[in-house]
Amino acid sequence: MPSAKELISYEERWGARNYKPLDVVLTRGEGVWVYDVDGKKYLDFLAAYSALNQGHCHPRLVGVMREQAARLALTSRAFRNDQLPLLEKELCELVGFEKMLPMNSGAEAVETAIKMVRKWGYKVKGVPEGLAEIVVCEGNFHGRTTTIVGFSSEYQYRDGFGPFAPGFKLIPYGDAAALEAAITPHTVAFLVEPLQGEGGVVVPRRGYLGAARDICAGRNVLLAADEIQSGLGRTGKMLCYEHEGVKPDVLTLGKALSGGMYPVSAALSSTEVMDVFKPQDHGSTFGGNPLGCAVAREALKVIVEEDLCGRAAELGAYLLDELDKIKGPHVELVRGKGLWAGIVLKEEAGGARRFCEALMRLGVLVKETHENVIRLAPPLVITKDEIDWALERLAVVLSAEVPEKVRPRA
Ligand code: IF1
Repeated sequence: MPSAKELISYEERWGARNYKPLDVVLTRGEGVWVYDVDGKKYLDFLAAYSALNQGHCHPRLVGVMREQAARLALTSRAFRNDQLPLLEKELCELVGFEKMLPMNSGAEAVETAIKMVRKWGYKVKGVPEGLAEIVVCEGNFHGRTTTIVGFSSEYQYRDGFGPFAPGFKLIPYGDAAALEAAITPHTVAFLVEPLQGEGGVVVPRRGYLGAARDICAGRNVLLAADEIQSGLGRTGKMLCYEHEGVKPDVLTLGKALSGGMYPVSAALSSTEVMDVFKPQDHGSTFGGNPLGCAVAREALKVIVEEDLCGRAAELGAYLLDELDKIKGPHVELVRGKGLWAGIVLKEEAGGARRFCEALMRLGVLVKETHENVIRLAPPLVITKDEIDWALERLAVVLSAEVPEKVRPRA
């Protein structure tokens, strides 16, 4: 077996350079714990950006994966399979939507939502052909396709990838008045993350989503919530928008929909909106495959039966409280909801990366977002003791004058 060093050099030599991962080479995971190729153990406090809400290699998901993989993995949508109908029914009933359309990656679910709201705009609302507008927010993250990065406000996500699709209008996040002002007779939807993850775990002001809901309803505009990262328990509710007591017209899910076992995503809506899709309008070779559907069905049952929403609410409140107590010389502020926190560092802290690297040496895996935010999002199956284990190490690193000097005790 090649060493960690050799594996990293292969990646440098043969792999595209579109990431700058921490230099930890993982080979095994179980629950909240992962192990590198040298057998060192780490607490995963990122959970694959919330795809691993159910933890690594959940035994129920491994079981279903094995069983379904040996039985039937793929049919394409040319034929029916016996898992997709059950996922459609179970997911729609769980989150209270009439219809769902299965895809694989989150970006594909968002693309599906974009096609859906545009077609609704033309066929139902009566927007003149080619003029549909979608309002989106500054600091958004909805995926990496050319259409989606075309409306990113992050220069790097767009740089070199144009020309881009027209029809998107950027407004400040958390500003309901800006939404009201941006809507025209051609506006078909407002696409928004109820909590911005990539934006730096940005929690909008209370009442923002409710105001957006009312504005959209009043102007015949669809409210589309991207809960690919915020959904399925992360914030302490099944869907983050439940905190605000609103329901969107369109919902996108991904990541934890399969517990990180297999790429499964979905776009959901009312029958009226979903019915704009006719046969051959849209699809995917792998979307709705029986393997993914079987895993997703089980992943949803795990969220419900292990009360991952309740755990996230309770343990998340504890985590945020304790983080506030640590603070230390480098921390500007801590924000978040449920088991999802952003530790915003001061300008002079020298960037979040050095703190993430120090935490890695102590056995806690986290990742920076933007320059100065440490993002925490452990699997929701984490225990209070495991959170305390991480907090001890966070306290050491955040109190250190120079994080580079932090070394594990022998
Ligand atoms: C990467 C970020 C997080 C998402 C929302 C759609 C997607 C995502 C709200 C697309 C994906 C991922 C992508 C992943 C890292 C991660 C991320 F830093 F890039 F922005 F979590 F914050 N909507 N987010 O958060 O889903 O197509 O990737 O399945 O490395 O790009 P996808």
